[in-house]
Amino acid sequence: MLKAKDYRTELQPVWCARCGDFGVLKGLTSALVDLQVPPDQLAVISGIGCSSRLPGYMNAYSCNSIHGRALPIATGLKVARPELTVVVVGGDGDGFSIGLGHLPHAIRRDVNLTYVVLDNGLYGLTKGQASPTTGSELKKALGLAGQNERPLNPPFLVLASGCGFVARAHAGNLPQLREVLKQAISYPGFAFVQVMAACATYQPQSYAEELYQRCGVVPDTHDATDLSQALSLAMDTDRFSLGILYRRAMGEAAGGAPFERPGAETAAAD
Ligand SMILES: Cc1ncc(C[n+]2csc(CCOP(=O)(O)OP(=O)(O)O)c2C)c(N)n1
Repeated sequence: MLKAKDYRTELQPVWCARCGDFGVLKGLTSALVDLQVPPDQLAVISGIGCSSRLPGYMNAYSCNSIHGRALPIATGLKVARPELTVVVVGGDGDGFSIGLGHLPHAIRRDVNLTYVVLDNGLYGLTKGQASPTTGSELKKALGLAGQNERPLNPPFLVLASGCGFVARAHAGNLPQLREVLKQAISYPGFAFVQVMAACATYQPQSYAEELYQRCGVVPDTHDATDLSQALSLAMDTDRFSLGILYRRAMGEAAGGAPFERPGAETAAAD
């Protein structure tokens, strides 16, 4: 019986006190305990950032790779070693700035990866610059660049790109994070999980509290197999719904529409 400590190296995290990355590390090891994935069948791949340090703390095939390139590296690994459980982790800067171009392609290829983005709404490692998910109010309050730019909406973006599993969690809500990660890792295709958290160093404590207040679990009435309901939840940027927003039924094509390969009829006739 594998325990949480079996998924950890002896390295002690160098994250700041109260950083949400601790929650993701705990949530991930707890989910792996639930699934009993053997460490020698597990790979954890990241880019660069505070959150991208996470693979170093995991007893797995770990790679703290290149800024923004975790997805292509993980894709190559999964294609070469399909028997491995491959988890990709990183920050919003890593995944939604320099690395964003890889995301829709990983989704349309539907590689069986779990992509966990620790979204603290800024670049932590390089000392607090705005990221694509930094809200306008915070940019104004902190005097950050790009104050007239609207923030990106990650769940909406991935749903619109045809992602088959889309979920959101908060780093401070361990039971919910654990369950979401368990479901995401079990999903047999590309799974996207946005983990909300504040940066303990470069955002005020009031922001962390406000963020927590804006998060709430998805309503009981939510049907996660209904793409239009998932899109409605994702479009609500006042309140962040936590839980599984969307899980495509197996065998259904992206967006619910049947996928017909061009030229398939000609090929069949040949
Ligand atoms: C090619 C390249 N460009 C820029 C950087 C500098 N850099 C390192 S981490 C980072 C952003 C980190 O922010 P995020 O991905 O949100 O992670 P966090 O530190 O907040 O967890 C940047 C711009 C780099 N290391 N490599």
